[in-house]
Amino acid sequence: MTKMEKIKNYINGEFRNPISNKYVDNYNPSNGEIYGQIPNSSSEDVELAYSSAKSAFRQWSKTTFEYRSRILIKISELLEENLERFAEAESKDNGKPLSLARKIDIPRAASNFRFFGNAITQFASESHESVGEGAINYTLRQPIGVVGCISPWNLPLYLFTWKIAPAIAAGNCVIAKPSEVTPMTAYLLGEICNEAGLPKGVLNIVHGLGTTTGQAIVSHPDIKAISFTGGTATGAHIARVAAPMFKKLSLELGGKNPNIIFADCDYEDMLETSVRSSFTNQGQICLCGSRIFVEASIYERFKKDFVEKVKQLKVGHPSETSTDIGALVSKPHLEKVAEYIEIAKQENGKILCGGSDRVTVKNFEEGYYLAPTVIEVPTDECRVNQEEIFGPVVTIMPFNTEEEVLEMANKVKYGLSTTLWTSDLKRTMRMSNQLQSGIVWVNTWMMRDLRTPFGGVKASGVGREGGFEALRFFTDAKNVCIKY
Ligand code: TXE
Repeated sequence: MTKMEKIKNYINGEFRNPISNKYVDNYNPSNGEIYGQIPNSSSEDVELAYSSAKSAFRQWSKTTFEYRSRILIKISELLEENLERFAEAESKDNGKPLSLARKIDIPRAASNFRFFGNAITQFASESHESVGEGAINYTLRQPIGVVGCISPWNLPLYLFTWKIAPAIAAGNCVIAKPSEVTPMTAYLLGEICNEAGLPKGVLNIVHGLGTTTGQAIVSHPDIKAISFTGGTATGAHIARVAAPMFKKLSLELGGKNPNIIFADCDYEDMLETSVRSSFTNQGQICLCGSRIFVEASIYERFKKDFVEKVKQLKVGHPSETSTDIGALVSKPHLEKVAEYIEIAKQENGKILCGGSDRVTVKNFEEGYYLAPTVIEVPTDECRVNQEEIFGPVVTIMPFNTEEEVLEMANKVKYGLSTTLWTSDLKRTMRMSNQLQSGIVWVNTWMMRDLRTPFGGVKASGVGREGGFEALRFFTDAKNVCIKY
């Protein structure tokens, strides 16, 4: 057994045990072993974090943008200097390939701090001259106060910092809760923030279950805004709790994203990217293109080539450089994904590769491994095409016309992202205008410019993150009108 890592909350710049002294186990998905414990913090811990954040806010909200910028950029530099340590912690906690954590998760967490460290120095507001009425209006964008940031287990530090960075850049103080399934890199972030000179109480990290710790944050009467990323059902619950308290809400929820492939696409580029957009991070990215629609004239060719490539993906221990598909994040999640593969069979889906049997990785037999699975479905009206699976599972089916595929693409309760493969410019404009999603990638996937608005429509969420959208979410606009 490895040394048990018992982590602590990070409150007022110090590491503290939960007041109730309650903990939950933390599993290593690659071998199914308990490797640590995390606090299951209570409302008392959240109250302690709140009072730290509140007293820090008086100073922090009055610091210059330059001062905040330097600290955020220092945090990004320290994350880069500690990349290997963070990547190993992320991979061990989540089950994702170490190579992916090194390449995507940790660098993006550093970018999040650097981006908002720069953006805040460019953030401005407007004035409006009431011509002929002898009045001038100017808009103040003031920090909200103490805000809550709650994040999921799939891209732990990437999404945790995507919220924290703009919140503190805008002058707020934060109570942040990572997923109880992947707490480790959030825990490690505390030391980095101290080293970077972030004043005590500006960021407080409180660990625990969603139903206890998360609930305590969302229902706290003086935490004025909640930025949440996670499942649609949880988002709906949080909205029910927060709405009567008139809190600002940013909800980044689930997805069931179409990957629409026309015959006039750049075939090789589409094929290679579609393997990535299907199975990166074991398919545990809400932006994955899990419903693949292929123009009939190339459907059989695509089916053969795609399945051939997917079969070459290596399922293995996350630490192996040869691993493409690591472990799923937890046993319950593996069982949920496997159940959906069985449901697909009952709905006359054809398993073209993979399947619901757990994959045995030598020496790690208790790890949570599944093979990347491609299912040919007879219709889009099936559960595996309508419900979010959030695992290494995609469906494929042909389509004949633009109208037909547009209707199928939009006919789900979600609306997060779409990937569209075509070289026809007019078709691109036509379809992008009509697709019900917050993001449309054309001839690419997961290309991210952090200035752009990020988020979904329908059951994929409310609000936008990214760029000045995030800074506007984390500030309140006040119009001052002066008659002279
Ligand atoms: O979500 P959960 P998970 C979605 C993805 C998938 C899910 C996976 O589609 O459905 O997130 O993440 C806390 N009050 N996205 O399973 O269970 C919980 O402790 C307050 C979409 O972790 O919703 C965790 O910290 N908090 C996204 C967080 O909420 C509560 C990208 C998420 O948990 C709570 C990534 C409660 N009652 C994943 N219950 C996107 N759109 O970008 C749970 N939590």
